[in-house]
Parts: sequence; C-alpha cells; structure tokens
Amino acid sequence: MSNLRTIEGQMNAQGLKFAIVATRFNDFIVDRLVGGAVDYLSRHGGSVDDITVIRVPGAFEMPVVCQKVAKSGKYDAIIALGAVIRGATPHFEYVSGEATKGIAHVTLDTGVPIGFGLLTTDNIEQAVERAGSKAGNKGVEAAAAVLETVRVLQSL
Ligand code: INI
Repeated sequence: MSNLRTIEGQMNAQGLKFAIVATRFNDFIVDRLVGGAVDYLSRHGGSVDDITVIRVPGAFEMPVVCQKVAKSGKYDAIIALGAVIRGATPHFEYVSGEATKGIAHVTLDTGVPIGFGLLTTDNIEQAVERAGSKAGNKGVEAAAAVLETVRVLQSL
C-alpha cells in the first residue's frame, strides 16, 4: 500500500468559509447538530468568523436555499443540517426524499461540496441518539466529511 499514489484531503479547516443551512423544524435536535459541526470545525483550524448559519423552515426548503448559497460563490462548502422524524409526519418519505434528492442535485450542479447532515429517523429517541448521545453527532460527521471533500477537491 505504501507505494500506491493516493490523493486525500487534509482535515484542516483554516481559511475556509462554511455555510450551515439548518432547519427550524425540530430545532431542539438540529441545534445540537449545528453545535457539533461548529465545534468540529473550530477544533480543526477553522474560525467561527468564517461560519455563517442560515436558518430555513424545514427540510423541504433546504435544497433551494443550498442552491442560492452555493451559487453565491461566497462559501467553500455547505453543511446541511436537519431532522425528519417519521413519527411526527405522514409525509416523511416525501419530505426526506425530496430534501435528499434536491441537495444531491445542488452539489453536483454547482460543484460546491455539501455535508449531508439530515437525520431521518423513526422516532424522537433515535434522533436524540444521533444528535450527540449514544450514536454520535451527525453534525460532526457532516462537517468532517465536507471538510475532507473540500480538501480532496482542491487536490485534484
Ligand atoms: N420538516 C422537517 O425538517 N422535519 C420534519 O420532521 C417535518 N415534518 O415532520 O413534517 C418537516 N416538515 C416541514 C417541511 O419540511 C416544510 O417546511 C413544509 O412542508 C413547508 O414547505
């Protein structure tokens, strides 16, 4: 493996500008994801002055806002954070499916990397578990993934 030419992203956020697009829906969960993402970036060389949090009503609105943010050219990366909880909605599949498809479309369309931190869970307990308790923090994971992606894209 040591002779294999490998390109990989360094986990250093210094000088990078991030937009966090976060839902107000289920904000008691989403605020924990935002906190995790900001904490991760701060601990990896980023500055809170280079992070802008943009609030949107719900997951369904995330793609169009991510699109405008991506096209603005002001940010190196976006972190999309939200929570769709099945127990709370009969149209769970529509909301989560459209948000996921829309965000994937925006990142490919614009070339701006988007960290995908949209929880889709059966119930509130599962959401709590993924927002900083026993199943980690999906906001941290999304921040780490997008940081690595920005850096690997810069290396290509
Ligand atoms: N939006 C969410 O982000 N999470 C949810 O769990 C949710 N539920 O339960 O319905 C939700 N719905 C709102 C939706 O995203 C739109 O904001 C709304 O339909 C207005 O367009």
